Amino acid sequence: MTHHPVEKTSLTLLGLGAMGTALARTWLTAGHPLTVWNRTPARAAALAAEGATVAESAADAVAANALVVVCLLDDPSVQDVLTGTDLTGKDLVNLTTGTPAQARARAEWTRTRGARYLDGGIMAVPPMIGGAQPGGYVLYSGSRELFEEHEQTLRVPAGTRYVGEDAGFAALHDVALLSAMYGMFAGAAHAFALIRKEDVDPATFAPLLADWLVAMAPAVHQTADQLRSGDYTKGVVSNLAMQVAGIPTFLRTAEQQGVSTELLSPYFALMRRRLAEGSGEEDLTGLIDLLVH
Ligand code: FVH
Repeated sequence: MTHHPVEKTSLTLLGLGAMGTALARTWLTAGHPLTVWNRTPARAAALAAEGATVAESAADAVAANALVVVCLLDDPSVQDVLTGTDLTGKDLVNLTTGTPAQARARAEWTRTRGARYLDGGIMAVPPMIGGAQPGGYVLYSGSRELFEEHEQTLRVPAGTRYVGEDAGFAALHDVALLSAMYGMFAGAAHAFALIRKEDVDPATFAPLLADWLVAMAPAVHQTADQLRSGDYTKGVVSNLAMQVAGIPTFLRTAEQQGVSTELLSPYFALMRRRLAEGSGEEDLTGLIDLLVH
């Protein structure tokens, strides 16, 4: 029996920054014919040596393939690059980080130019692209047909998670997840600050911190359950009243260690506000309602 190699989809990639270059390498390695373009042409040289076709202009790069992926700095750079290209009949996948509103506007802009649109939010740093470091994936939203048609190709750099037809949803999930990450980094920064001037090795402390954050992470499932049911007292283990009673300990310790409370104080203020509303038996879930205008 003769085996015919499966033909790999050819595609175009606009933008060869740190992320674009990592993406490009995975498609080349997997045998996808790839046309690339970058504003600064020198960044394409290494990829050309690895088999990429380098287009003279963004318009030429778009013309080369039906599937066009963009990974640029921000939405204005996407506008700069795509202006003057002919998108008629193309499938545009935009992996540039932006707001949900920008993604929705870009989807409409693309539709009026006769193309299908898929927005992507990359939940990975460049070393996670191509599987060298595990855990990375890309959120997608927008045209379901486009996603399903090209999923095999899109799955080459990282896992895929399709989150809905609303083009803004990938960006919404992306920003929500990254916001949680910054909250975690803020907590970690405060923790390291507390031990900074003591005889505690940060390298010894780090595994304790990482394990603790991992142990606490599943609490988000209880939060989701409480938000769904509307009952913020459901399954409460450590209620708000008890936690607010502990706040002076955190503030005094920070003061004694010579550490600013500017990262923690806004959260403590919300906890106290919610308690003042008579929600002492609740979990911390009620704070979410204080944030939403
Ligand atoms: N790198 C990361 O860790 C994060 C991980 C999560 C997702 N982000 C987002 O990915 C987009 C691209 O990020 P990047 O890391 O590739 O960024 P840079 O290395 O800074 O490359 C930027 C590329 O954009 C081109 N560019 C910028 N402005 C323009 C413009 N006005 N016209 C044309 N191209 C433009 C730039 O070209 P050049 O400077 O080489 O000429 C690069 O190709 C981004 O949305 C992250 O948030 C990455």
